[in-house]
Amino acid sequence: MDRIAIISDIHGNLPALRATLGDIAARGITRIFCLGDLVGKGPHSDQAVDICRAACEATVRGNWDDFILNETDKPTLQWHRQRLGPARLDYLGTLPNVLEFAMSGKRIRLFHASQESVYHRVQMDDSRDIHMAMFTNTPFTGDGPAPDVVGYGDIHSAYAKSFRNRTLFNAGSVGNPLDITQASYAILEGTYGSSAASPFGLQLIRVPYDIERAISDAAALGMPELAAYANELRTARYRGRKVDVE
Ligand SMILES: [Mn+2]
Repeated sequence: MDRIAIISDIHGNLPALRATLGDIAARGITRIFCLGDLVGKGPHSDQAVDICRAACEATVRGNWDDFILNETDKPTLQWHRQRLGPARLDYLGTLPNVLEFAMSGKRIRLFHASQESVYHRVQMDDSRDIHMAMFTNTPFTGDGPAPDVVGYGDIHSAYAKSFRNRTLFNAGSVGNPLDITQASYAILEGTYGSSAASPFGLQLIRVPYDIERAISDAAALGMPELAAYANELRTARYRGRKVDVE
């Protein structure tokens, strides 16, 4: 039985990344795929890129990894770009849209946000039609075989649902979770690379980490928008939230 760890949305949070990679290693899992958004929001975009590049077998591009490539007059984005430097920005520019492979007879497709683009967001409580569309081919995904399992990140909220012989899951966020104040990742279990049906499993894992250390790291570096970042890490509530529905 093979196991693959799926991490996403690290956003420069080193205490969360280290805790997550530690948990993955403690389980004896060596194959890690990353669903993007390594950078921005948190203070250590540079080290997040370096560590993920070394630890992950493959990585797709997230929305932050995409717009951070552009020169900007916004001070917050300038700060994160400066910490990354040109070589890491070049690396982010090489990341693919999707990862596809077979596991236990299922076709797996992984991307950051949706089948449309890194910017097209699909929430856990969106309609069944919107969730069904996640399994279709588009100019963004290319013309690979139709997937049976789709995994993504972007919304920073982990979930899994099965319907109409398909499974859709979100790995949640390692470094900026907006559902539970613990780092999130997924494990796929089965026979990697096999197109023959065999037992297949999906697990969503939560990893506690030192949130106050993550915040003090950001404060020590004078990171912009610190208060909003600290509040998100401590409460798992998105800063852009318009209406409190809870
Ligand atoms: Mn993100």
